[in-house]
Amino acid sequence: MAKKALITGVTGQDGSYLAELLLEKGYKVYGLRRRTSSPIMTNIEHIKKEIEFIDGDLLDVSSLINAFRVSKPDEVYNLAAQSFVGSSWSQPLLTGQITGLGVTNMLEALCQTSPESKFYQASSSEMFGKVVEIPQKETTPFYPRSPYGVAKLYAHWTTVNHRESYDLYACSGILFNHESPRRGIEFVTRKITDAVARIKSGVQDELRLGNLDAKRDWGYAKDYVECMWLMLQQEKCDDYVVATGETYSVRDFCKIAFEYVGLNYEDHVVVDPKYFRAAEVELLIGDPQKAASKLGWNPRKTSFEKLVKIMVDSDRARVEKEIR
Ligand code: NDP
Ligand code: GDR
Repeated sequence: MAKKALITGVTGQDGSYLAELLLEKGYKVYGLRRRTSSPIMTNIEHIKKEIEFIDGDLLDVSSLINAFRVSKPDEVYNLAAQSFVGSSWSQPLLTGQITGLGVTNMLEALCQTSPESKFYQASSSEMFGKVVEIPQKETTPFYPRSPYGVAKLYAHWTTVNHRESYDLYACSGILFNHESPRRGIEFVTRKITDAVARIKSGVQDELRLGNLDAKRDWGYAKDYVECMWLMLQQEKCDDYVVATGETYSVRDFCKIAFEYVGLNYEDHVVVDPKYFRAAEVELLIGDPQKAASKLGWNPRKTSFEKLVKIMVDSDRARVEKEIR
């Protein structure tokens, strides 16, 4: 019989790649979807007929109980969140409710309806925040620097606590930044590749950014969802750092993306303090050794340069179509 998976956040970047992966593997995929006045399903348009959608919201525990009852999942991937760090200062309570307490809602609903389901929580390198140790690994102490990071840390410990209290198969993937052509436009990588495409096509001239010196360990989302799946295929559940082990600055990203289309980023990028954060995470670099050795996951499948090019190519094709 086909395995059944319930994905929250199925319309997002990771949810869409994970749904594709699980469908390829023959899973029956259920997607939790919240009601919106104008439904946008860009990321899953091509597979939406293969997904069974269930209406629900992480803020509404009764809808989650219903989702578990309807789907009876073997595996649950909790990817839903208010995921934009920048907005977590302007909407700190909502971020805490969805990204933090929403995970308690998920775990309580799971305990009541299907405690034998395997549960994956989308934890984040933002929990490391301020540099305490380089590279950051599973044992590195946490020091979040945003309301988002604080909410993710609560969610992370809630997952650990439910595992230890109720003997659940509940684990966290501590994922470092991962990007793709499906990344939301407000995140810096997509903002850059979209601008590169527009500037190259002559419909935009400048790109306004914040801190160009922030460093991130950037991987490819398509590779990272494979690791999420691997984490739920183990005999014993555990938490893993998922990263490439390399770090680059926002400036490096700009340089490669502009150079790829024959432009110089210095002619177009303007630093605008409007995009500075109240508290910044200056440097993230993860140690993927545990995921590589225990799960057999390849952290270097897609190089940084290749990732930048995939994103620029995709935005150029889209922008060309839009302006034609
Ligand atoms: P996205 O922002 O692309 O997707 C977030 C998803 O959550 C969307 O489907 C959104 O639905 C859904 N959602 C938001 N609020 C609710 C709610 N109240 N109830 C139900 N669904 C909701 O994020 P990513 O795909 O990039 O990330 C997936 C997860 O991994 C997130 O939890 C994120 O915080 C975490 N993460 C991401 C990393 C990254 O680099 N991408 C790194 C580490 C962790 P809608 O379409 O309706 O808005
Ligand atoms: P991040 O991603 O906060 O790391 O969270 P984001 O792309 O928003 O920022 C990365 C770095 O770039 C700097 N920056 C800018 N950022 C944005 N968005 N816009 C700008 O104009 C800009 N200029 C400079 C930021 O200051 C920051 O240092 C992502 C999300 O996916 C989280 O959900 C996830 O948990 C973490 O990655 C790991």
